[in-house]
This record gives sequence, structure tokens and C-alpha cells, in this order.
Amino acid sequence: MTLPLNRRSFLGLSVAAAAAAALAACTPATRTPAQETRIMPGDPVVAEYESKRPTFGTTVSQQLTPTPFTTMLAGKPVTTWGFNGALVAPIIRAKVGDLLEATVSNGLTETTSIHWHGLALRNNDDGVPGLTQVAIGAGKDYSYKFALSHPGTYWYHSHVEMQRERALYGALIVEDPQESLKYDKDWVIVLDDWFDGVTGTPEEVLAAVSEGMPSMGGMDHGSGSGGMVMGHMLMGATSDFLGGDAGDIAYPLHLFNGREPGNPETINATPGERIRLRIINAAGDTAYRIGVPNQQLTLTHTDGFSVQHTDVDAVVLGMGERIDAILTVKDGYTPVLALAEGKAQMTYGLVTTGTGTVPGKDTLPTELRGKVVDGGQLTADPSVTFPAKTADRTHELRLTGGMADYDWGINDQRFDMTKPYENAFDLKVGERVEVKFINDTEMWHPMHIHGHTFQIGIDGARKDTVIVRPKETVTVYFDADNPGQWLMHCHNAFHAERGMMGVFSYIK
Ligand SMILES: [Cu+2]
Repeated sequence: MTLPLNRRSFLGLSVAAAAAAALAACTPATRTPAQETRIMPGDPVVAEYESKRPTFGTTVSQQLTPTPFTTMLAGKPVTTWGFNGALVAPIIRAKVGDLLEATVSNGLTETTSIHWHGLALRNNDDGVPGLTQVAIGAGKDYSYKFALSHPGTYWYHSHVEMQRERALYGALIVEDPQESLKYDKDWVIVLDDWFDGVTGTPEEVLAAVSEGMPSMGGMDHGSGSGGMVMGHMLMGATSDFLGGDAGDIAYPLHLFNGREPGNPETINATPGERIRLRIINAAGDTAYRIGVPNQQLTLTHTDGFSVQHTDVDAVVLGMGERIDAILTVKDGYTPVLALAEGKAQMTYGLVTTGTGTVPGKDTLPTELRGKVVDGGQLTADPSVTFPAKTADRTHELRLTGGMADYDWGINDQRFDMTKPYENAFDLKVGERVEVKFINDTEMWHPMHIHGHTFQIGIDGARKDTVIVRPKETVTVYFDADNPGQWLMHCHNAFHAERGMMGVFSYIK
């Protein structure tokens, strides 16, 4: 099975048509033998589970209009797509128990959708065209409305093709009415790697890397060199932390809340204040090493769930992951650095207390060392660990493929959204599911499961996205408590688009 690259014929029209058929009628030709037993997004049981989520709060409404707009990046006008005509989408803030009602008015000339990353929400609002909804047509409106049942730092983004490689993403913060963490203010930080309109479009870059990439034999640039740019490809960018190849896509820019290095977002604070950093990695192919020079951060949450507080010199965030950390403000300017892991590039923001001089971008450190962890290496707070239980079902997901043919997949299968159940991973309500992510490739993958959070091992962090290093196996567990059809995929935008996706399918 191969994925055709003509996005217009494959993903633009046929998915919408297939989705309409699958969701409305389920034609016999597309059925697998177990098809009629699957709990589809429109099944009454999905609504039943949604009705169990407490909604004691208010309705938070948000208008989101994906639209083309023009902004200045890298010193020139760049036309790209974003929500409400801006590089930085609205930060949606709500509380546990609220209903979120988001109306999408599609101002693009192609279909779109929104996925609510990390939330255990009703399946029919998960935003995956071809699986949970019909894509929102150009010029059409669609309303998402669902209960917010868990506090934390989440985000939303388009789930159509390469659209999130433009600016179609934003932060979603669910506050906890019973918040026990003490802090004075929070700072939402969205990080992104950027090329659109500067060196190429997402479609051009995908087409280029899909041709396959030459072997790196004899081209060892050494860890930390940042690699060598060849067209849209980045050759030889390596990271010891990530176990080798750090990323393959060349990005001219890295954005910190939509801003370039040299023009940083700057927030005011007073010495001694505790700022809760809520950091989201919205990038396509870049992990960030985040830290403050000569000062430790206290990590408190990953992917919205609390962890045993851990002081670190830096934290590495894969694509799709979030981290919450407490920064205690010192007098003067404090840079919050986000180093593009293995790529020798950076972006940053500043905290200022109103004294001292603004540090120029060329004066900032380019390395963060010492105690460095990723969210998957943290330990869950006992309040969020699953009760002990023997797994009812185990799924082994071998991550497969490679650079030579750019044929990323799972268990040697490349996902085809026109046949989403062809290699589905079945499960049933009430089961404890064990998932083994077995990385058979030469590259790391941030693996994401929709609609659930899993626990890493017996007492590891609760997460929805976890870094799996080359030749490593990461075993996670989740409780099958949210019926429907749920996508699972690598959160590297290029790996996902080339086939490293699958479906966890609830069956009756
Ligand atoms: Cu991947």
C-alpha cells in the first residue's frame, strides 16, 4: 500500500467523499468483517459517555476563522493561513466543568477541521476527517461543542493534511477550580518551526522529502553541528538526547508565540514572582530544549497531568507535547530559551523586572546542559496514576519505515485514510489496554493517541504524546473509557502524512 502524493485527488476530495460514505451509509465495499461491530462516532454510546461528563460551569464560546493572511517574517511579507487572520491564534481559556463551543467558519479554499489535542472528549468532535467527521468545506461553518473534564495545558490544531505546518494551531487552557499549585501568573508559550512562505510551502517540502533522502554514510557532522541544509532537507542534524537523527526538515525560523528571535515577546514581572510556564510544542519536525540560563525550572505537569515536581536545567519537548514549569523571577532580564534540538537554531522570550539591559539575541547561550529530561521520563503525581490492574489486551505497534523511501508506517503498514479500519487496533470499553511502541527505525518519534491519556509503565507520567527513541520500546497503559474511533500517530507532521498513523477502534 502506498500513499499517493496528489493531495488534491487523494486527501482533498476522496477523503471527504469516503468520510461521507462511511459516516452516513457505510457501503459494504469499504467494510471489513468486523465493521458493523465498531462503535462509530455517531453511536448513542458516544453521546451517553459525553453526558456523564460533569458540566457544572458555563459555556465558553470561541469563533475560529481559518483564513489566509499576510505577515512579516524573515524580513519579507509572507502569506500563510491562520485562525482569525493572525500568526497567533486566540488562547482559549476555560475551566473544568465548562462546555466549549467553538464555531469554525472556514475561510480557506479547501477543507479543514480542528482536533483538540490531549482532551478526552466526545469522539464525534475529535476533528479527524474521514474518521470522526466530514471535513468542513470551504466557506462552510461547523460547531464543536463538548465538555471539558480535565484541567491542563492543551492545544488545538487543524487535522487536515499539512495545514498545521502553517499557523492553524492555538493554545487551549483548562483551569482547575481546585488548583493547588501556587503561582502568581501564567505565560502560555507556543513554539513552532517555520518555513511557510519563507523557503517553501508545506506541500512543496512534503513532496521534496517524500522523494526519499540520501544515506548519511560518511557524512557525520557530529552531534550538535546542526546538520547541513540541502534544499528543504536537513542532513545530519543529530541529538544524543534523542538517540541520533534529530530531524530532517530545514526550517529558516523558529517562532516563540509567533515572534522571531531578535524580536522576542517580553512579559513584565516582579522579582520573586512565580510564573507558571505553559509550553506547547506545535512544531512539525523539531523538538525544543527549553530552559533558563543559570537557573532551574520546576516541572509540574506534562500533557496536562501533574507529575512529581522535578527541578531541571532544561526540558526537551517533542512535537505535540506540553510541559508546565514554575519559573521564579530574578531581577533584570530573564531569557526563556527554546533551542531547536540538534538543529543549532533557537528562539526565545524574555521576562523583565524593568531593570538591566535587554540581552541581544547573539549574546544568549546556545547550549543548555546539566539535568535535562523529557516529559516521558517524569514520575506521575500519585493522584493521577491508574489503579493497578492486569492488562486485558496488548497491542504491539512497531514503528517502521525510514528516510531512504520516506515510507513511515506502523507494523510495516502505511495508513490510508480511505480505509481507516484496515489495520485497526480493536479494543472494548472497560479494558486496560497495554500498548508497546517498538521503534524499529533509526529516528525518534513523538507518538500521540487521541481521546485518552496513557500512563508510561507502572508509575510513569500520564501523557498523550511520548518520545520513543530509535530501537527503544516504550510501554504505556490506558483505560478504554471513551468509546469511538480514535486516531493514533506520530506527531512529526511529515511522518504522519506519509503513513505513520493508525486507529484504536472500540468494538461492541
Ligand atoms: Cu515519526
